[in-house]
Amino acid sequence: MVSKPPVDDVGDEGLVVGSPKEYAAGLPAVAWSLRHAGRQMGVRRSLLTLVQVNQKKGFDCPGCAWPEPDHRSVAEFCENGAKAVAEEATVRRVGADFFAEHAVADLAGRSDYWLGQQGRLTEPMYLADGASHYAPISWDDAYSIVADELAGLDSPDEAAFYTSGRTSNEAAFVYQLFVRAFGTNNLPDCSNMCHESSGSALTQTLGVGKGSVSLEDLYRADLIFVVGQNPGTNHPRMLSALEKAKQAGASIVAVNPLPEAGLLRFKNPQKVSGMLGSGTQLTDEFAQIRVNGDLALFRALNRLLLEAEDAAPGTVLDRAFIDEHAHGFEEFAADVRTTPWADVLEATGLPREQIERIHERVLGSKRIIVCWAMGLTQHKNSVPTIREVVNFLLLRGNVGRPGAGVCPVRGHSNVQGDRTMGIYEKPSTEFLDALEKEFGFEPPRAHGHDVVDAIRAMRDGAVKVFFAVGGNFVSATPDTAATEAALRATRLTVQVSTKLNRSHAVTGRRALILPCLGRTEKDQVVTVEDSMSAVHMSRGKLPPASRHLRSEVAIVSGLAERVLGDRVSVPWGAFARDYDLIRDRIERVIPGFTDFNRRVREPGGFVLPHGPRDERRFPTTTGKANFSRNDLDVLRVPAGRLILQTVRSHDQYNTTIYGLDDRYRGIKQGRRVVFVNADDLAERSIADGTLVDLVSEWHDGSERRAEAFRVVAYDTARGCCAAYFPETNVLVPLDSTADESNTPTSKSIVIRLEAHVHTGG
Ligand SMILES: Nc1nc2c(c(=O)[nH]1)N[C@H]1C(S)=C(S)[C@@H](COP(=O)(O)OP(=O)(O)OC[C@H]3O[C@@H](n4cnc5c(=O)[nH]c(N)nc54)[C@H](O)[C@@H]3O)O[C@H]1N2
Ligand SMILES: Nc1nc2c(c(=O)[nH]1)N[C@H]1C(S)=C(S)[C@@H](COP(=O)(O)OP(=O)(O)OC[C@H]3O[C@@H](n4cnc5c(=O)[nH]c(N)nc54)[C@H](O)[C@@H]3O)O[C@H]1N2
Ligand SMILES: [Mo]
Repeated sequence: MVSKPPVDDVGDEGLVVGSPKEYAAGLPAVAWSLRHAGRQMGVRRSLLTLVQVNQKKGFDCPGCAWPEPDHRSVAEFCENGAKAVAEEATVRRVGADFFAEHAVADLAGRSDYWLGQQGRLTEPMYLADGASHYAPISWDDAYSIVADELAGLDSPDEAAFYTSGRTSNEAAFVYQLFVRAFGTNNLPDCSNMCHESSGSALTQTLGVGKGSVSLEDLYRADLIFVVGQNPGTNHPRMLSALEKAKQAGASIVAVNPLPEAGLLRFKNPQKVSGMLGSGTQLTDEFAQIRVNGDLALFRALNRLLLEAEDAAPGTVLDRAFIDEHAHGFEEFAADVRTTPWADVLEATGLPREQIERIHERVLGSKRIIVCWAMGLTQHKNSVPTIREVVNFLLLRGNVGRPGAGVCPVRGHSNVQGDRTMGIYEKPSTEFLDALEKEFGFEPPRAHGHDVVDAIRAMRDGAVKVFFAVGGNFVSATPDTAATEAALRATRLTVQVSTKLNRSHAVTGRRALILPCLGRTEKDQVVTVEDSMSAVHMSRGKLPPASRHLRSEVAIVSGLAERVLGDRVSVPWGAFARDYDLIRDRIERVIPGFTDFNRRVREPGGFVLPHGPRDERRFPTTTGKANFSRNDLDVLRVPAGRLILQTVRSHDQYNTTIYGLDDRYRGIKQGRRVVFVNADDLAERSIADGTLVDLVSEWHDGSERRAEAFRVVAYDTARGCCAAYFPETNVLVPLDSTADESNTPTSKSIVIRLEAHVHTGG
């Protein structure tokens, strides 16, 4: 399988490699976002729109799931939030004339950047069997096509229903209700590729698959770990929180193969000092870990804690917490004591003195929080790694008290809420029982397909209809060639979307595009849940991009009515007319939503209950917080190979590419770059600037190749390299997934570099 640069790629001639930045945000961030917003929306619309982001009466920023502080600045200003808004509120349009001009085959050859830049979708479009172009279709006819295909299936399990994490709580609840009333739990979602490993590990150990801290906790912490996360780009507002924590006395340990700008120093664009001054030094200790070394690091810290307790009994561990609230301590401790230092040093690539220094900081800190994101979740051993992080926190009772806890930082702005609403292929019995009781139909009990299984099922002909509310399945998923073939093997693909993307160009035998309203546009009030379990309202104000658009709730309800007829007694039409009625049902089905309609209208909304956080109640199988034993397998690669991690540039939102620069890493006007340690390059006699192919190698002997990447000598851990996704998704084998969570291993792909041979054409 080979992937070549797309036809519109400017090639490496335009690419400029400068030096990486040492700080994030500041004046350039403001300037960049205004420039970007101006290009998409014009000046007036930009200003009118940007002042509403994350305001109590405005809309929830579609950028990320980081929570809003109680005392918001006039604009909780964030460059990448502004870009996310501009991308949706753009005045560019993709109408019927555009589709008449561009054949689907033409679109399939374009980059995600080019596709996204064309603008907002404006009317339902249909690709007939054998047709070369999409043509306009009425909403009614579109619903009929979906209904007919679904009715023609031998079993409801022959359809799969994907969700991306921007979908509101109301749309997500109605969607899963429709899918389960139709008869399947095939509800793969972006979370399967994202924080699924966190959910698995936290559910096993603490009983709740969500973070246990609030912003106030961060401000009260003594020590904050930021592991496998690049907040300067992906959660810029987190930097303000870290700055505040720092000013209140916290120290910060950053664990990352890359010295990301935002982790080092931050210039707060909210303050004059941050605009002009040298900013705040955020990180006290930067551990430049090898990719996948985190389990070893936390095992080593845990071993050191046990040894410190041996040396001074009663002073290091929180015995009272362990005795009263935890389970499995002795087995865990016996195992972790045997952790070989040689393995730790090999896996982490860190000097032992540095690990001991971090240990000293831990000993000096009463309240500790560990934050993490994709650098921890997308490896084969991600679930054990995160369990080991939990062990680390449990040892000193750092869960369920102020200033301490677990903080998996979510990605999509409502990905956590979608899960709460039941977008999950493995729903709990309690949830299904509640649904059955409320709506009077028997929901399917068998677990459904997650993302990777859905791809396999399409490939094997077991899933014939693919339906997506949001997202860009083709580009976001692993093993691009395999996924494309899988989708092309289906009878019908349906995309409910705001913007054009590759998933509209790689289709089943027939395809539909159903254009919907975005967050920024006028609709009824919807709600979302952030990364810290706070539920609040979002209210769009802009006039819709086109008069043909419908809300996600309206689309799903309309379709449900058509597909299900009177098979179930759900008032779909009333739901679409009044979202309060949906919230009333959510309240009756999902714990924690008591008095939902009233409470969500209070300023700032409300916070969902969380047993471990609120009362040290751990709803696990043992009823306690579970220590666990996690094997330390050092990720060793054959001689000459590197471990590739795939990351986001500063100018992208997942598969939406805002621009071709990655300012903080010094890259301009190009994305086909691979960042490699200079010593690794020297060892291979490859010069900076060389054009190479990235070739991934998999156990079964298969190879996957992404062509024509410019080598950039970069400060990353030895033996590791980094490149951007989605261009590199072709390299991730479909079967390379995390144990237990089945998340694609997008952060540990074994590759070799080969000189690129120009094949012409
Ligand atoms: N502007 C913007 N904001 C976004 C997104 C976006 O694309 N653009 N995406 C959203 C989504 S869906 C998500 S999930 C989040 C993602 O937020 P992040 O997780 O910050 O995103 P990545 O770019 O994948 O960065 C992963 C980080 O982990 C590091 N890393 C890689 N492997 C390892 C490892 O083995 N160990 C350690 N310790 N570190 C490692 C990388 O160097 C990098 O700094 O951001 C959300 N917010
Ligand atoms: N190699 C590699 N692959 C990865 C990752 C990685 O780190 N490395 N990260 C993974 C992660 S963390 C995630 S979350 C996934 C993301 O996977 P997805 O969520 O599937 O991808 P996005 O790029 O966020 O989806 C963008 C599309 O969503 C649509 N959209 C935007 N807003 C709305 C809306 O309000 N409503 C509707 N209906 N549609 C909307 C637009 O059409 C846009 O083109 O990718 C994963 N893939
Ligand atoms: Mo994500």
